[in-house]
Amino acid sequence: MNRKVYFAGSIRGGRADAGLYKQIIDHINKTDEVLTEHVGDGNLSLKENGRSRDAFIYNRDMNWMRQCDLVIAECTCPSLGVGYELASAKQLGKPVYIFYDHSKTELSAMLTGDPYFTICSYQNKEEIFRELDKILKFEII
Ligand code: 6IA
Repeated sequence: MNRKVYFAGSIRGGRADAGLYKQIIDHINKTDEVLTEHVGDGNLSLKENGRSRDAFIYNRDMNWMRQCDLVIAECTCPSLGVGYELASAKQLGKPVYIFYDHSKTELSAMLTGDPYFTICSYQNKEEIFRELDKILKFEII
C-alpha cells in the first residue's frame, strides 16, 4: 500500500499501447502511487525538444527512479528509453517487473537473459491486473 511505483512504457519508441499504459497506471493508483503518470497520456508530444528540454525530462525521470520503491514496465512496444530505465533500476537495486504480450513480440535477450528481472508474460489484460495485484500485495520494501 502506498508504494511509489515508477511505471515505464514506450513514448518515442511508439504509442500503440498508450491506452493500455493508462489502464495499468489507473489500476496501480487504486492502491499505490504512480510517479510517472504522463506515460499513459494519450496527447504526449513525441517530438525531440532540444537537448536542454530533454535534459529536464531525463533529470526529472531519474530523480523519480531514485525515489521509487519498485519499477513496473510494459515492454511489448520496444523502447530505447525503457531499456535505459530498466538498466538504471537494476543499478539502483530497485525491484523490476517486466510485462509483455508474448503473442505480439519477442522480448530482448538482454532482459529475459538477466535473472535480476522478473518477467511477466501475459496473453490478456486480466492477467496483467491479476499479476499486478500479487506484486503490489506481496512486494516487501
Ligand atoms: O525512448 P522512449 O521515449 O520510448 O522512452 C520512454 C521512457 O522514457 C518512459 O518510460 C518515460 O519514463 C521516459 N520518457 C521518455 N520521454 C519522456 C517524456 N517526454 N516525458 C517523460 N518521460 C519520458 C515527454 C515530452 C513532453 C514534452 C510532454
